[in-house]
Amino acid sequence: MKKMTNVQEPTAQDVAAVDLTEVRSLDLGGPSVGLDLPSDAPDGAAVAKALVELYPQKALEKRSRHILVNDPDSIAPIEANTRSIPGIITQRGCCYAGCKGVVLGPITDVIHIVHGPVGCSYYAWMTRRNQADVPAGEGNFLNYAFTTDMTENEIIFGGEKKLAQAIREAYELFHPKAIAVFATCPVGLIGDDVHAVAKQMRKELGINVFGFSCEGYKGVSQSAGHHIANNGLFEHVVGTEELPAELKVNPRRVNLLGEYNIGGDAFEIERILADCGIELVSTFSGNAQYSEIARSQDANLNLIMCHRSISYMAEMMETKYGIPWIKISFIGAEATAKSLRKIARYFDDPDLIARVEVVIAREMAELGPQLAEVKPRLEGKPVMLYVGGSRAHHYQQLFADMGMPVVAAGYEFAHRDDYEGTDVTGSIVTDSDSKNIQELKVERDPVAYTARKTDEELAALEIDGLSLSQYEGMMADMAKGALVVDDISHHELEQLIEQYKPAVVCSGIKDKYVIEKMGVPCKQLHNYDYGGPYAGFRGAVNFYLEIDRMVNANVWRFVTPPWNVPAKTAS
Ligand code: CFM
Repeated sequence: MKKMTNVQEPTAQDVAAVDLTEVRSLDLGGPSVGLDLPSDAPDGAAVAKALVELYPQKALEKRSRHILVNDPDSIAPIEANTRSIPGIITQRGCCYAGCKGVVLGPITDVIHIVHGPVGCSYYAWMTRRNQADVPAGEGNFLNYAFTTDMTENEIIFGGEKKLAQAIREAYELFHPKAIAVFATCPVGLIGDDVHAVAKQMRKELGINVFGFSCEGYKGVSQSAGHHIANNGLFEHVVGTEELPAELKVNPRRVNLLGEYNIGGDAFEIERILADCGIELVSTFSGNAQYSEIARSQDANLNLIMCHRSISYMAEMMETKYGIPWIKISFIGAEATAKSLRKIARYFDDPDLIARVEVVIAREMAELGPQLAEVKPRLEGKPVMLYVGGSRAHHYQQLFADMGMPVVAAGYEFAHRDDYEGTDVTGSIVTDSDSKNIQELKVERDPVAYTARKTDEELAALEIDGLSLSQYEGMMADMAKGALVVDDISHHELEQLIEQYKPAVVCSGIKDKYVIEKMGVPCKQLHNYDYGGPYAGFRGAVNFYLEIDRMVNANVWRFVTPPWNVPAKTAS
């Protein structure tokens, strides 16, 4: 739990003035409707066909199952979380990236040792802009890269001794609270047992040392690494410490799952929650410290931001400790307001409900003039998004604030439930790649489990439009006729830009400059192009200004896109 300074508490007078009946009647259920496509947008079905027509027959058939024209009233199944076709340039990353880089890496006071060749460690060293604000005197190892520097010698004779020595050395130098060990591809190939070494070192050093078998080749993308990370954190960290009594006074205690503080997003969310009087026990894992996660079982509600990377944790915590979860998103001013209202409705506390309204009114009044200034320059301009496993969805809401319709979107590595909603989870067929990843058997804890709400209270919340343990998915929020493309290839992205001529594409570094050479600005939504925060209310303003600057810059007029370059005649 962070010590917050400068908390702007609503005044008692403002809180008393809120009309609670009106707030309680607000509809918080259901998806938001995607903005209609521009009238001159090309026909989705024709575009979908054109995307794949250059492929050989087998690839064409495979890729076609990952592409569909959206109909929010009748969500069709899309193929996702299956192997990319060899030779197609995909944007995906590896299992180790998802485990070490994404879920565990942001925890500030844990030493993350990469057991593998030095390149793997270098790859994960500060390449993700997860920021942290660590209190003076407390451990912060984010700026370091720890590696066992595996060489041919260990590949032939085994690397367990070197790993034990690296853990010892890191401990002697820094005395961290805990050490996590990450296995890279060669470790799995030669069979080093990182878990046995971790166990041995736990005994020797008297601190928590735990390992992750997150070899890069496991699964089909970084998504496998998320799952492995969730399992490890759940088994070795969550529930190992008690929340001190003085922190249990406020019952409005939440965990924020799947928020990694890219570009400072978590700072803005922490500010808003504190102003509303909601205690944040732990974030998984942006700006988080080990002990916060270790005590997170004492929260009364789990908020899921990125469903893809952390849904496993929410499910396991619900089963073992009785903490319900709701899907929220703090990307977009309207989405942030709706999420705060959902939290308040869950706790069903009139004071909280009113405080949240005061904060929303204040923040909306602050950002209103900024939005009003940029909106006329942006409204109606089409957007495309291809990002990870949740942002392609979340950022649609931020664009909706500005009146910008999404013509096409997709994830790199999400599963069907992230597209179609958690209702389809039961019908997802597991294949050999997904079976590779362990499912923990979790049971209700006889001591630590407490039902946060009675069955009647939960049923009443459902009637009130607050869906628990449910995520609607991206497609329900997209317009009819918009194109959905999973695990997009480089070729398909180029085709889409030519067909839709979007005002901006949101993507990552792998294709940023290819897109910009086509005369279309590209906003990176993984690392935010050195900008941010974009979450919450103040973050939304940063994004409005940034998109206005990019979309309306004159420079794009001077770029001739490839489709306008006259074909060279053979000489
Ligand atoms: Fe979740 Fe993420 Fe994302 Fe993700 Fe990622 Fe990321 Fe992402 Mo890059 S955890 S799924 S594995 S929101 S690193 S902070 S931006 S691909 S859309």
